[in-house]
Amino acid sequence: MKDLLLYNIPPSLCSQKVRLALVEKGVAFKNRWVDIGPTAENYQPWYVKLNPKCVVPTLVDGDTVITDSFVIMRYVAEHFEGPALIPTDPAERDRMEHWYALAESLDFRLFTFASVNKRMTGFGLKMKVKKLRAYAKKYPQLRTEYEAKIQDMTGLKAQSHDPAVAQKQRADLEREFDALNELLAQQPFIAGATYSLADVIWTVSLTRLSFLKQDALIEARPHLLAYYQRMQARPSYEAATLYPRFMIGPMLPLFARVLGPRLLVATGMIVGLFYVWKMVLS
Ligand SMILES: N[C@@H](CCC(=O)N[C@@H](CS)C(=O)NCC(=O)O)C(=O)O
Repeated sequence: MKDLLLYNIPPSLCSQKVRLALVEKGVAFKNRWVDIGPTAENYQPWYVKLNPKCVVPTLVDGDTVITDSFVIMRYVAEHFEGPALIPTDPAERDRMEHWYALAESLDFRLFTFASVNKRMTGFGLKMKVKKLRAYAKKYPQLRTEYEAKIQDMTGLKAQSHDPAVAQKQRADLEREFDALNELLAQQPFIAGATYSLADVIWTVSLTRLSFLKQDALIEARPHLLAYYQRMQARPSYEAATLYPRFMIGPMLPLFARVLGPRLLVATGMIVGLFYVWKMVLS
């Protein structure tokens, strides 16, 4: 059987969830890093044909292409041999589904954007919309996809700059964390006695809070904190390259591929200009 191919990028929240699910399931896969930053590979036509929403992650299993992290995690749990990430005990399964759906309803993108510099995110989103408009013109066969993405980005920009939205996000999260803290006082995992997809999602969500320097939200809840520490101690945490802080190492191959050629041209131009300048002066 051919290895699965996961189009993703190291720090992305949704990518981390899928990587962790694959590692916990014990399924071999290859990463294909996709730049969602300066070169926006996720907007290039080849990628939009794979993932019409223009986002990472995308999982390719032979001829099957699966998009959306929540769908992919379920696919991983249901299609491969390995530990059952969906509990068989009905009560545990219900609990897993409850916390799975809750994570799906919390828009962590907004939480992320609300926690970082507004000017920077505003500029980044503006550049993305500009690029999408140019692509929509250049590739009319994908105009519907690009226009939907422009709408998504424009909505995100408006919402991420709205203090009322940020306040509600935080209040929702605090409420869920209180409930999780109570639950984890009684059992080792979110579903109960066994590790499940709910633990995959919430481990990554807690990791994102560390990344955003919001650990206080976790530290204020002792059972949640102890749970987070247990999840971090699992071998899968490192194997899936989770991102509690920015790490340059995993990004280097991507930087080298997408920025390397540009750096080479820029260096060539600087050296060339230096010699022209020297000739003019001599
Ligand atoms: N619902 C999707 C959301 C995916 C998503 O928003 N991915 C982000 C990274 S976590 C992305 O690709 N952002 C780039 C962009 O929107 O331009 C999923 O769960 O897979």
